[in-house]
Amino acid sequence: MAEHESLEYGKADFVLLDNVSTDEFMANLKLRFEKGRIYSYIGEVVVSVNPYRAMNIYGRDVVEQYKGRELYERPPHLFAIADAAYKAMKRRNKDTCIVISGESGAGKTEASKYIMQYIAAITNPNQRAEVERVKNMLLKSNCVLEAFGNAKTNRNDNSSRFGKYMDINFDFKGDPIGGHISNYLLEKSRVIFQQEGERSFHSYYQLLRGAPDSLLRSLHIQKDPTAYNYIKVGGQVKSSINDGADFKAVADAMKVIGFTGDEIQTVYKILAAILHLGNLAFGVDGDVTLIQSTELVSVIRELLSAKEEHVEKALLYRTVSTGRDVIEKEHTAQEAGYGRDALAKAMYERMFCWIVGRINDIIEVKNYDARVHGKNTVIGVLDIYGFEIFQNNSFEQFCINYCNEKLQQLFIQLVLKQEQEEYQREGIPWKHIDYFNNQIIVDLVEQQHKGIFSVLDEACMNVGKVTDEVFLQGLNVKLAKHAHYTSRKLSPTDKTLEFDRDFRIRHYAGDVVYSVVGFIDKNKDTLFQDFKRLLYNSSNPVLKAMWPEGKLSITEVTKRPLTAATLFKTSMISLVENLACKEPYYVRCIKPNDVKSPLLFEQERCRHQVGYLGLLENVRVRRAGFAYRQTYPRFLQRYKMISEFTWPNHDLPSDTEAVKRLLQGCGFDHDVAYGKTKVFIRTPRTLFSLEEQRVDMVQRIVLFLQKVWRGTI
Ligand code: AOV
Ligand code: MG
Repeated sequence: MAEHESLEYGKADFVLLDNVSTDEFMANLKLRFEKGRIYSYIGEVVVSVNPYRAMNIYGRDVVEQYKGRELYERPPHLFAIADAAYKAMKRRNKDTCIVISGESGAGKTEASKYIMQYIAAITNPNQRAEVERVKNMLLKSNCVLEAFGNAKTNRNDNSSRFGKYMDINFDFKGDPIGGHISNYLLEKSRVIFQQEGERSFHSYYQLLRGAPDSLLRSLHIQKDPTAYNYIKVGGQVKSSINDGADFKAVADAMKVIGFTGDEIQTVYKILAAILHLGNLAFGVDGDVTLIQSTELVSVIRELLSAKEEHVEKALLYRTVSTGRDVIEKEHTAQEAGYGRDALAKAMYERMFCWIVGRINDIIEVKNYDARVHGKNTVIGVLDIYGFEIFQNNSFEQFCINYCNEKLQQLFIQLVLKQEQEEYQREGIPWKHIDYFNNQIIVDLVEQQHKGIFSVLDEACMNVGKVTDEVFLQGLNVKLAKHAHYTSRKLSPTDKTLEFDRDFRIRHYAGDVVYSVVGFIDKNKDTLFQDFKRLLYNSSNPVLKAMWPEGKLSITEVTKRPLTAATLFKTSMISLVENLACKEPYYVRCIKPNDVKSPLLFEQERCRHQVGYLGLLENVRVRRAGFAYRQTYPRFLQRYKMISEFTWPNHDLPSDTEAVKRLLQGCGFDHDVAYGKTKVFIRTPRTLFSLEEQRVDMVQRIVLFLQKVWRGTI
């Protein structure tokens, strides 16, 4: 139980509720939110409610209060969970991870930043310069990645449009020595199109509003975002974001991280080239496709350091290999427009991945010899795009929501399922606690042959007509009877399915209607080889380096590239495997309302989230369960010195008996259960007390041995 908090703020740990019911849970959550207590616990899980206002709870003084303390010694806080993950890593030499989940706008990204700040603040007490450098890089990388990977959506003004998992590596002293960022599927369709009320990535508005005039002139860019087709919608959106100031902050951060002047300039040139590309129109003259705004081609050529005729050719023709011959096929105006948009999206995405790669080059662990210094350990922090439902949901929302299903499944596996299975295996009396297992939805998406991704890949490989409708037909055939899938064809009277192209998934977090329009294109993610060659042949070495595959001529490109769905699915499966082999800590974020108000706790909205996050089930398992468990021999090895029955060796028939005797002797028998192979301790306080006694005893033994050694005994 978290101490030092008066009950007027409600129960700090939901495990302490008098009755575990949704009503009591909600009443406690609401009371705490209204009293400004945005964090609570369910055992070691942090429940966080977005306060939508600046809170004075992240300063140095607060850091000091949490540093090195046990979880239940202080009021609930992100810092406590960060400290717990850090301590576990340091004490037990274990890799840990902090998984932050919750829907879009619930506060995941903010939480991940506070966690990183905390870790930075408590490490490196000796102020080693190299460690300071690494810490600074890790913190600065956030601002750069947010500029290029976040955007204003209708749910969140600073919405993560990519998934981010950051490993922080620590040396044997527990100081950060490097890190690695993995990024997942950037929502690149945003480069060319935004829904009403939304913006493109922050980077564009920062450039337009913050860059000095001379820079804008050299990029042939004007300040008004509405002058550019690709960001026009977002250019009209009012937002609280200070793009001008952010431009400078990002440029400074890039410099500090170690991006060269040429690299930063290239990034600006790519942004500008994309904006110009968006204004490029195609027309027809007889059978011939023409570029209508030829002056823009010169500008794009200049920005990409390419040859003018190469730019024009790549936009109007594609090279095709017929097996024996290589021919140049002219685009129709529509194909040319498609190619232009694909180029814009690909350039942005490639630049983003390149930025992540450059940051990784700089922060990766260097000069660390595990044979000399011992194993380096890791804390991973996962901040991914949250579950989202928009007016119009497409392939990107589908991937994002699938990703959230995967994380929910991991939570179920680790917190609800394995836990209960272990009690049963160990023969501990246990009444099963029911929960909704979303594995059925994960399978619906990712299962071989029958899953939605497989049906999509199959549709993309069709010879002959490859259309979104063919894909939808495939879904309707394969999933006609699935409880979590339906479509307009299968449920013609259902009013939420407005159009023939709609299908609906019953996700763990709610129903989402997706439109199939664009699924095939986005999944195939075709970029003509001519564009890759164009960029590879740029005389700008930074740009060239982003496009190594442009080296191949058309006859050398034989392999069909993996589809976006396959790549995403593979990356999600490996992400989950990576998290599952670490000791997990959870932050479950809740969004209190849809209007970003610090005052409003929308009861139904919150109740829904508490429901799908499985928080009540979490409380039930936790309440009936045990905070700590260990096999008998290992438990004995650690604590045998605190009991006369077990120190230095016991003469009892088994380790199990010895552990029983030890715990009875300490008066903790009421708080433990004895399984077949493990002892289970219910409350952390008991464990804490055992630890204290152990430390005390070890000190006494050391003193005793010193005296023996000196001959004073
Ligand atoms: P998200 O990461 O969960 O959404 P954010 O972390 O970006 O959500 O939070 C959204 C907004 O809520 C922030 O920009 C802040 O204005 C506010 N906010 C969140 N947490 C806090 C806090 N602890 N203190 C003060 N304000 C906060 V998404 O990335 O869209 O899934 O994809
Ligand atoms: Mg976010």
